[in-house]
Amino acid sequence: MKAFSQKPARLSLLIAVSIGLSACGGQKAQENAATNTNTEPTPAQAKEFIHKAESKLADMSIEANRAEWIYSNFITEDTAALAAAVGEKYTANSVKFATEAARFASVKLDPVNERKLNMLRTSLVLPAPLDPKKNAELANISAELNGMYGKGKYCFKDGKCMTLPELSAIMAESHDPKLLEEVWEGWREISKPMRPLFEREVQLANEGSRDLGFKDLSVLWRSQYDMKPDDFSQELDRLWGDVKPLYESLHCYVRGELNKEYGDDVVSKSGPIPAHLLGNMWAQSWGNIYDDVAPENGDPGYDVTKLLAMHDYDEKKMVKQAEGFFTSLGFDALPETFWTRSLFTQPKDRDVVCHASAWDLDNKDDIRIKMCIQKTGEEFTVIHHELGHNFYQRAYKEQPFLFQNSANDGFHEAIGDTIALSITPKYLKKIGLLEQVPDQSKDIGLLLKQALDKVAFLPFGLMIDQWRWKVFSGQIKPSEYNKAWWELREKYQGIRPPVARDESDFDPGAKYHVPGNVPYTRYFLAHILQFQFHKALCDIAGDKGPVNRCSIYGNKAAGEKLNKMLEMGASKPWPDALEVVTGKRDMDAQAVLDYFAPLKVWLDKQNKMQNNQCGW
Ligand code: X8Z
Ligand code: ZN
Repeated sequence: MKAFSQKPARLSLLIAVSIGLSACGGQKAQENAATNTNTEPTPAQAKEFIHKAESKLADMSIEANRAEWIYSNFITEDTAALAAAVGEKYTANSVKFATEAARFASVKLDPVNERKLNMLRTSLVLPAPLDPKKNAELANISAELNGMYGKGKYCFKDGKCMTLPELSAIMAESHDPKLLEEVWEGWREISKPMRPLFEREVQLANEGSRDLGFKDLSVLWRSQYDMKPDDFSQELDRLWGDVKPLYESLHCYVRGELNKEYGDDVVSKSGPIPAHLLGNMWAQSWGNIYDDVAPENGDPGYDVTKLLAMHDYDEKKMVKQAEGFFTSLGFDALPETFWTRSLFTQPKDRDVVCHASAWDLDNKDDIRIKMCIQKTGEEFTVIHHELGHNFYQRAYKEQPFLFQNSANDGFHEAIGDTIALSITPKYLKKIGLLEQVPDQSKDIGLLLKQALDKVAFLPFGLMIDQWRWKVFSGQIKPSEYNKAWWELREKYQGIRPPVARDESDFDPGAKYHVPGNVPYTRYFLAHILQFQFHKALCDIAGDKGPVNRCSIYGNKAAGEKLNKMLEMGASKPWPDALEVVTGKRDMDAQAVLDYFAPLKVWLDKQNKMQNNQCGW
């Protein structure tokens, strides 16, 4: 990771706290410009400022990354204090740089420097106010929120306490609505005490945003997409509008099947689905309930979790296999240090942030993942997701520091997922996990499984920041945080809480990215982009379709094209990067619709045959 900007890599405290602009080194440039308030700054002065800021940032980011890595791997009061201290220093300087960058806004520069200057100004994720006391307060709050999430546990009545990976396993496997309800509610105990901290965090970061000339933090967050913030919001509405009918068909079918399984008392035939029955702590992806909703004749008859167990895959072997996909495309193998420095399994003797992440400690080769891997098909996909970050990071390492990032944050989140779309039966057979590729009559089952993960995710990926942006802009007041959260959950996802909620709860805080201050719209974008990338790479690989059966495994031409885009980093506006792989300059949901087209027909037929009443 890099503490700078919205890097996907770890996003915890430092990224959150700051934008990671550098410390002291930029000072000279700042003094120059600051003492020069009466005359227009010159292009030469602007370039000098950018150059110094960039090299200081690069230096400082390494210390910041290390402090952050240690904190996330050993959560204690001491590591929190050290990480907060580094974050505080970093933020103070970041904010100074961002302020300074704004002073050069009217200087005519070449496109490269203009882009860098804009990044210096807009890439903060949690800008602190200029007041050092408030900066320190924000750094401490951010560290504390992260730690609260990482240390979160729920203790059952018999005294047994469980961490999130264990609780998630129950959510994935149990069919006992009472147990599911207890676990669902239990996990949400951890976030109640976050509420006042979050509220203060928002206040401070809004003040920091205003100091930098942005109306509020929502505007700042939406300023990072090479277009006007409000145009970006409209883009999201457009994309969501395109996929919504597909989501509604899926929702309708799933609700019907759950109604059959649990009965009217638990799941009504109309109205929102209770959130504890969808196989996931946040009801964000539903692949774990595949068996409950699988088609009678279209089931492919295999399950990756079982295949991994049958073939004795341990955590490291799962990572090795994922690496093998990338090397088959022509990417170099991961460095030795990746294997010695990464965290693959949950330590028994200490608190760590288990939420999966990919890191780039030295902005060169010291790439790592940190993940409490569970030996499941779901986690096998997450490993590909994380390695996508690492391979991206390594591909752009020759870019200047400020461009060592993805084209937009959705790209970073989409790369590993794109590769994982190629984990088809054909691929599983190739690597010896599956004996026989099911015939095409089983595609509906495969598509349904994929839709439960990918299509179900879309409204969730969108709603988190719809909530946060309104919180940042003041449209949602602290006194209605939870109410507004559930209104949006219902509006977008058509789900409801299984038990009554009120403002003593703070359910948003039970999702990592809220206490972690990680923007979430990136995942919505990624769930559109990955289908565009997959289709384009399959075309390059000469696959004749259908696209859900395509695997680009071993295809060097596809790998080369992908690498071309990754190498660009953030050096160009994202449409340029998109064009390299897809030939198109727009994010476009058509690839999602095409991928799932046969399933959509099937879902609509099922819904009609079963007289399912759709909508909520
Ligand atoms: O947070 C992640 C990754 C790390 S960037 C594991 N994801 C989102 C989530 O878990 O909520 C991947 C998909 C959505
Ligand atoms: Zn990610």
